[in-house]
Amino acid sequence: MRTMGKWLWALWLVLLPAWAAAEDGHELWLRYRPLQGQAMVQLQAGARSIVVPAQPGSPTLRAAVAELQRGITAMAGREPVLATRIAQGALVLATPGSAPPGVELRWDELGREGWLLRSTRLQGRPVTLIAANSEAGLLYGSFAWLRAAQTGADLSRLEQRSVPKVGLRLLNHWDNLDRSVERGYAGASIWDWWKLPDLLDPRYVDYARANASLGINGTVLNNVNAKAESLTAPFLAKAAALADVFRPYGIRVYLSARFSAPVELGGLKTADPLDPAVRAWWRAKAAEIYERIPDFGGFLVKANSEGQPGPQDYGRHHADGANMLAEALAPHGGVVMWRAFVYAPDAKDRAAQAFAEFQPLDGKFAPNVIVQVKNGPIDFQPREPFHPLFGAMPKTPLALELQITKEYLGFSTHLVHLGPLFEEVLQADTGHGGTVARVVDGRLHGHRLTAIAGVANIGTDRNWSGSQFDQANWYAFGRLAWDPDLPAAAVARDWVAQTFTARPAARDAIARLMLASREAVVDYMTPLGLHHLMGTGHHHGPAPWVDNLERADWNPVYFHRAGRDGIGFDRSATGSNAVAQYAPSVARRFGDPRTTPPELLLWFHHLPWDHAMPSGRTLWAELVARYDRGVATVADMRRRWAALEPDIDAARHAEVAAYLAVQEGEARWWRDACIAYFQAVSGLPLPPGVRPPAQPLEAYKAMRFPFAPGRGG
Ligand code: GCV
Repeated sequence: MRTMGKWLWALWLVLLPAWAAAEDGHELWLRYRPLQGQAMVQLQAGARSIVVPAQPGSPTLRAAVAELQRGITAMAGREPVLATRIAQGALVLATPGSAPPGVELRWDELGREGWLLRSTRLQGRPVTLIAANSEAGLLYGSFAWLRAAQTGADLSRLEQRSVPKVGLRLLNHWDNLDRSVERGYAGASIWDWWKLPDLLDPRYVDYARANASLGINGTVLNNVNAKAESLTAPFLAKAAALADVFRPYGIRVYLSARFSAPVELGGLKTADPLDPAVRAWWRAKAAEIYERIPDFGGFLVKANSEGQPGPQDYGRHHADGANMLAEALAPHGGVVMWRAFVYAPDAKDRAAQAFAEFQPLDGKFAPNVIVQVKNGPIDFQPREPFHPLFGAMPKTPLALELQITKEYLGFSTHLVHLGPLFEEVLQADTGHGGTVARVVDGRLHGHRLTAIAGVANIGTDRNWSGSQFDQANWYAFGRLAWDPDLPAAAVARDWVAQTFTARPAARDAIARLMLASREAVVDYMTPLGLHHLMGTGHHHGPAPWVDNLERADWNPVYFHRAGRDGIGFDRSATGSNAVAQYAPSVARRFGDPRTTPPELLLWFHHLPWDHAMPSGRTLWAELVARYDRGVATVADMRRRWAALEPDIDAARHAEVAAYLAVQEGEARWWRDACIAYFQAVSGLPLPPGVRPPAQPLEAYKAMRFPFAPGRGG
């Protein structure tokens, strides 16, 4: 018995480290695991001490130093000392006011938030300089140095400089005050409104660290389908408590504002933006907010869209509404982010609506208004062309709104990496003299107010985002918001190195899998420019047959227009002519099926089923081939993930494998249901050798999902 006890004890000691090391993704990309080999040697040599100015410094500087200490201690196995004097192997944090003698650099090139990492010699000793003009810049630089260490950079030869190209880099939470999250697939809202402001969940600090590590500098706390209550005193106290937690991390708090709040909260008879009493109400509300949150960022507004109130209710236009709020915020330095996501029930073509309403208002917005435009003209589909407003409103700052949560891309169960989607829209040539990135970063039209927003995928799930790989979409958003020209592939590799493994072969294999996943989802859901084929309400799963919703432009049949004669939405000159909203060179390219990229063909054209595709197939055969390719890519992703088992900790490997199995099944479901439906409407036989759908069309139509997640608002 005694011997057995000894054995059990020995087994426990052997297994303990493995259990202790079990990973669940909670640490995100700030895991700071011990480095190996030469990397460890370099780290230990290059991060012996952290040199900071003699004064204790602000909370932001303290956050930077704490993060460096935490990261270095975990990665190097020993804690760096805090010092005020230069010694060999020091990390020297320097601003123009605090830089030790001998630091020579072009401070003006670092801007307000940029940073420089430089391996150099100071007072004859080898050191690493982390330099910035502000303490926020030092915080970003510290995170950049930690990223360099985690991703295997040579720490003894660092020379990196980065300045954000976009001023406001924001998360938009679609979180409701009851803690449900509209289109959220990662549990409840992390804002525990009930317990705030008294109880500050430690996760708020980790949230701030994670965002600061990417350069995200603002967060809109509540859903754009807003409740007026978020502007009442009790909720402002809660928002203020969060703002206090985030401030050291350079993150400002914003709120979604309900346009009719003066009626609902103020007892006024109207919310007409030209009514003096309404204007006075908003001015007083802004003053009240700034009293509690001196660095409050401003309002995000969804108006006259999907049933939300707005200025059009009073015969006014969007600029009237936005400018009224801008007037209230201007004395305090706040901004209004006014969304362009609008579409009227009677519009001839939903894709053309936002342009029709907003473009004529160019030049009519107050200087502290930024119009926030979704990446494409419909609604975060697996693939859309870039929104035609980009480049078409030169006198108005335009923010890009991306969706990080995957409302239309398989929720958090499908592995779909969004870096390539974000990159595709940012690098799209608007035809107005620059890419979408150049419009958004303000350079094309000389705007200083610039912003990128991402609809957050964060919730109370232990892994924050609902799945391990969905964290990468948050990460990619943040990195590309800082620098819209970063290659998505490089960002994906960084994330893998920080999150799973920095060993090059495994890192690259995982990144390749991620990068292939976006085209896969396009193929198995909506190939060749198809869009909006998903199920009603929940938006999960295929339902191209739906044609009975009250508004025409909510029905999938409105978008694909498939019949005996062919398939696709004619947005060329022979159809809705929405293509004319693009700059002439782009309109010409998209206006002709011969020059439209196959990826967008059916977005712009209605074509016969026997239309000849560049591949030599008919359109029908190409459509089926793309559905098959999508399923095959997911099957391949599964195989590749299985082969990575030795490189990944068991818990996370198993979780991802389980999700990939779900994804393969659902990719087949999409493929089978869509092919069954399009075959029925076209009356065509399946191309030779193609596997028939597993079930008859009626079986797919009969499926119901009453408890699908994420529809909170
Ligand atoms: C917040 C789509 C989504 C809605 C969302 C809306 C928007 O319609 O399905 O849930 O509402 O976009 O962006 O305002």
